[in-house]
Amino acid sequence: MSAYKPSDGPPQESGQPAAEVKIVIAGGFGAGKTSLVGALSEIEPLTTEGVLTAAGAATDDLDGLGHKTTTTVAMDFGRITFRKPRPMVLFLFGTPGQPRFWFTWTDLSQGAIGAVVLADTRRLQDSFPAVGFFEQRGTPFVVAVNQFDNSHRYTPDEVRHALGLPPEVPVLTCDARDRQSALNVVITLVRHAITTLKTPPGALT
Ligand SMILES: Nc1nc2c(ncn2[C@@H]2O[C@H](COP(=O)(O)OP(=O)(O)OP(=O)(O)O)[C@@H](O)[C@H]2O)c(=O)[nH]1
Ligand SMILES: [Mg+2]
Repeated sequence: MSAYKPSDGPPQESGQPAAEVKIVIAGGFGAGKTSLVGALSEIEPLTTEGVLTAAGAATDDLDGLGHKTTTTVAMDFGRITFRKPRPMVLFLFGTPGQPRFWFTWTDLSQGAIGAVVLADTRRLQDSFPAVGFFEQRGTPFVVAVNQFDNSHRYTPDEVRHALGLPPEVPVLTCDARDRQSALNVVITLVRHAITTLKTPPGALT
């Protein structure tokens, strides 16, 4: 799969209408979801950042998040187009990470073919709610470990073990701010979702 560049022209010009696919970017507070959508989107991403204030100090666990000053209060939205192997437009929906906004996850995940759970190994326990949410919905997901500069480097297998993930769930590392790295994450997800959709339920058991 190769990502669209504006100089390529609209994907419809190849003669095939583009498939439209929705994916969700989820994970704990401050894991880098907004950064990932921003790194990937070919359009100016829609963000809904609220300022973290002193009033939220009791609920906003900023441990390890340094100088974070804003948080997503509703959603992030971005778009990315692939021309090959077939035209496909991917709509990216980033979720808020703070527990008080988790009620938005169900609506944001409606119709999504899959989800990225972005994990920060300094706060790996914050990934459990998103992992549990997509497991329960039966939504294919991948876990992408966003490697913050001052975080310990765990192997994907160590993260898989810590999160209790089955072998079929892809676990990979990334830098959410880097487009190529973020592309690798969404391409892994789309491939995983296609494989999962093709596998009849119970075939693996
Ligand atoms: N060093 C480093 N910093 C990162 C990385 N990804 C994100 N950041 C920074 O981490 C902070 C949090 O990133 P966001 O993208 O806002 O995280 P989020 O998951 O959207 O946060 P919420 O919406 O509040 O849950 C920002 O200051 C980013 O610049 C990364 O891979 N490495
Ligand atoms: Mg955000």
